[in-house]
Amino acid sequence: MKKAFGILVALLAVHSAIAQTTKPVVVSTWKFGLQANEAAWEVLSTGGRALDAVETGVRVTEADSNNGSVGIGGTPDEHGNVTLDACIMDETGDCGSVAFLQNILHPISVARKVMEETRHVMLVGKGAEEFAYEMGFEKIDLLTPKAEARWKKWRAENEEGKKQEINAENHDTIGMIALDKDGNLSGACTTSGAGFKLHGRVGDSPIIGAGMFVDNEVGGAVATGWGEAVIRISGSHLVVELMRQGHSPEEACRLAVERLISKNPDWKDIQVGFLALNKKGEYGAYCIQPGFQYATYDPKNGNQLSDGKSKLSKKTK
Ligand code: SD4
Repeated sequence: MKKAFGILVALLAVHSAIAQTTKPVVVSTWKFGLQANEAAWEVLSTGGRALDAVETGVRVTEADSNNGSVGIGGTPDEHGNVTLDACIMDETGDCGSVAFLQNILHPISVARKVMEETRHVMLVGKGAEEFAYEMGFEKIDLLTPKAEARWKKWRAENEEGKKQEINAENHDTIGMIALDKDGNLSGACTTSGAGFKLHGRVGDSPIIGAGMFVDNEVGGAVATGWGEAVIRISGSHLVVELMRQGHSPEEACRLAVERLISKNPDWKDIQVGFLALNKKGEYGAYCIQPGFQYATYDPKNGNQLSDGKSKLSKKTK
C-alpha cells in the first residue's frame, strides 16, 4: 500500500513537471530577434528540431544588410574588412564554430558544417573560408556602401587601433536559444563583432561557453555586448551553471553580470547582456546598461519584445 502510494506521488511529480513545461519556445537578442523568431517558429511549430530552428532563425538576421552588426552590412574592422564570428550547439553537446571569417553570407551554416562534417569544433580565418567554399558556399562581398561610409567616417575621425567601445550603436549580435516539442535545446550566435576592431580580433560570439552555451539537462544562454568582458568569465557557460544550481534564468543572468562587474573595473563603460532559456521553457535576461531588448516566442504569449532588467538605471555610455 505504502509502495503504491509512493509510486503515485512520483507519477504526479513527473506529470506536474511535464505539465509545467512550455514548449516549443525560442528566445533571441535585440529587436530584430522578432523577425528571426518568426522564422525559427515556423520550424518549431511544425514539429521541427531546435537545431534547425536556431540556424534558420539567425540566417534571417545574417542576410539583412540593414543590420549593422551581423552578416552582410556588418560594421567592418579598422581596415575596412567585414569579418564574421558564429557558433552553434545542439542537444547532444555537439558544436561548431567559425571565427574571423570573410566573404561568406551565412557563417552560422558554415559553423554547422564544421560541427557535422569535421572532427573539429572551430575553424578560423582563411582556413574557415576555404572550408566554406569546399562545402559549396559562395564568395560574396559583405561590405555594403552604407557600412563602407560608416567606416570612412570613423577612419577620418579616429586613429586606427584605438580601443573601440561597445556603445548603443555598436552591439547588435544575434544570439538565439530554442526548446523544441521533444524538449531538446539548441543555440546559435552570429555577429560581425565589435565595430572597427583590430584586424584579426575574435570576440566571444564564436567561443562555445562565452558567447553561447547549451546543456540539454539544464538550459542555454547567449551573450551580447563587449565580448572581451564576456570571455573573461566564460559568460554563457556560467549562466547555464547558475541555472543548474537552481537559479531562474533571469537570476542566473544577473549573477553572471555581477561576476563580470567584479572582474572588469571598466564595467560602467561597456554594455553586456545575457539571455537564458531553461529546460522548462522559462526565460529571462539581465544586462549592465539599460536598453537591451530581447524577443521571445512561446505558445501562450506569441512573439514579443521585452526590456532586459539592468544593473544601471541610466546609460553611462
Ligand atoms: C563581440 N559580443 O564581438 C560581440 C559583439 C556583440 O552585440 O555582441 N554585439 O564582442
